[in-house]
Amino acid sequence: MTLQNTRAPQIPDSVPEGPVRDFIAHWAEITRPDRVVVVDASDDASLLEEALAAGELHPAGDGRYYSRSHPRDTARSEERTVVATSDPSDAGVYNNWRPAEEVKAELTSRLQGASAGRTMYVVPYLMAVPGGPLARHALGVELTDDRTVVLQMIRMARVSTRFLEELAESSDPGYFVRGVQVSGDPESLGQGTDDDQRLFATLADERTIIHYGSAYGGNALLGKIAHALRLASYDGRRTGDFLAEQFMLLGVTDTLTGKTWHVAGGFPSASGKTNLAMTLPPDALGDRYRVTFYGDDIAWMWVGDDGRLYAMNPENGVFGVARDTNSRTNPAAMEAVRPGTGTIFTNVAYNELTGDVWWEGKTPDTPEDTTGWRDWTGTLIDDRDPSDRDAPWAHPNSRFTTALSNVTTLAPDATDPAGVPVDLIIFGGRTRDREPLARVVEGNAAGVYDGLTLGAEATFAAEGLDGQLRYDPMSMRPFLSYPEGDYARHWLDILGRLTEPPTFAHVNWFQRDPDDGHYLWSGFRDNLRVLLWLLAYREGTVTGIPTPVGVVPAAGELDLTGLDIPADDLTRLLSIDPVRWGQEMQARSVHLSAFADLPEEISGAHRDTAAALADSMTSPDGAPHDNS
Ligand code: GTP
Ligand code: SPV
Ligand code: MN
Repeated sequence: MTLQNTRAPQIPDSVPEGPVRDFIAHWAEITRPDRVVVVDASDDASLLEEALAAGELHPAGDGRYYSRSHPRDTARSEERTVVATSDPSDAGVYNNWRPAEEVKAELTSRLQGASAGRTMYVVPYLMAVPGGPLARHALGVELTDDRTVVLQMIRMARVSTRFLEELAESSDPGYFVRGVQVSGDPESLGQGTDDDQRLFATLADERTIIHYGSAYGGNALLGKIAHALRLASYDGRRTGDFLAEQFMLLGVTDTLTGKTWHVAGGFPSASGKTNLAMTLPPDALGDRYRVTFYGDDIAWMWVGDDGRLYAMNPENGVFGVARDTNSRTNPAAMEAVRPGTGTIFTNVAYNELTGDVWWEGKTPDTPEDTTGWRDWTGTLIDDRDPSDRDAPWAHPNSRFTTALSNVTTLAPDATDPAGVPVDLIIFGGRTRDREPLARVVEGNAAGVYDGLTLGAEATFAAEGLDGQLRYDPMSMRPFLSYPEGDYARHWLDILGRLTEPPTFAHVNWFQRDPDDGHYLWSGFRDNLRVLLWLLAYREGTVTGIPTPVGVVPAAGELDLTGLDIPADDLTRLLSIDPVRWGQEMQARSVHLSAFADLPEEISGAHRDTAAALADSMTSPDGAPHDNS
């Protein structure tokens, strides 16, 4: 046990006098680290060396690294995450609102001396493309007492001491996000018990984030989820200027005509954003189309001078799910973690003799020679208890972290501060039935309504929720920071200022056969076929088939060149079952009724959909729609 320091440590002279220095001094006085170190991205090599020497990282071949988090610290905790402000009317259904004073007092007490024996790293960062219209909202300083968190931040955000100088010279040097992350001792945090000490708080109206008790992913990399989603969406609505959403962003280019479209998409955590954003065209369409990557998890969107919706990815790296990533499902991701990329693999299986890494789905079978292999908990495969023989080698939420510059499909204009205009917004999740492969919903209100009623199976990206069916509005449920009715209103306001709004659509790659459970759609690279149909619909070159819940593709309109899909599966993928949808509408009524101040346009869209469904049931051709 380390004795608590009697004096707070020196703050390096490189931190100018002013709000940043005051912020560091305030928290160093409370957490009492042994020393304070300011980080620049150029410190990566020396930090990696220190982390390897300390056993926090292990070599994973040619400039790649392996890390293992504590077995009770492997995913975001939604239960322990709160938004705290001084205004009780900020309480929504999903944001776990608490009074700021209470939360601050609780955290200040837990953080007393909590970094004793450790180093406090000062990480100045920007969550934006430099120079863009929203860069002002993107500056932050994360204080962390964990070296691996620093190494992850260097890959995921733009980290530079230059931002400290920029702030010192700014007319509003206090306008930066204050982030404090303390990992704590994972053995005494009581994770999951009644005495759980962890608390992950965004003090939204103070632009302060304090996270105690985790070194993993969105719990610990404060720039990513807490700043660029929770706080940014709060700021976006407070200023009226922008939307911050858990959306991927990609470009599709038709090389025949030279035209490029941009598609943004909200899918709940671990439901396919990274895979879609990195997708390569299926081989049969590869000569004609190109897909370019902008972002895989977060998009900030604003109204451009030309009346179109513009978007940019505030992140500088990819924190991607490892499971099922292989050269067939996602060749671009395999390429982005190739030797020499500085990639950090977390909680996959690791061979301590060869430095190889493996996860479920990387290859069809586990490595044949088990010598040297350890599972994600660090147990030698050969020593595992026989009862664990079938347990996965990698944690289902194991991930790779790689910088954007390693993504070979990165769009040439991905770092253009002007952003890119959005043509299409899609929502989708893991839905085993009801949701067809694709349906267009017409108009802004119907689009926002569709996003608010996104229902899907929860995944292993959050603790203890895998497989539960739940609504996940716009895929933002874990990241919402203010009430849902106001959120819908803010969306409608932004969309209402556009002269050329995007087209909205719902997609589902995860429909299953009710008998044997197989996925009806091949997914992954073939998903481009669906995007192409949606873009053709926007361009007016296909008409689709109207249904009460939107326009679905006619089977003949999808480009299925080179795809072998049973006719029955395709029929089911494109069908609407009004009875099943009728049940869904009941559930939606309950879901929406929980939201205070829901805009009338949204209630109207709900009523219109319900009426259209009722009509289709009573009309003479009211049998389930079948588009084969
Ligand atoms: P977060 O980073 O948690 O926000 O996740 P994400 O939305 O980026 O999800 P990701 O693309 O990493 O996919 C999560 C899991 O879904 C992976 O195991 C993928 O292999 C799987 N997946 C992605 N796309 C498809 C698809 O089209 N079909 C099927 N069957 N699985 C998919
Ligand atoms: C998610 O869970 O949606 C993620 C991963 O993108 S994490 O950064 O851990 O939140
Ligand atoms: Mn995510």
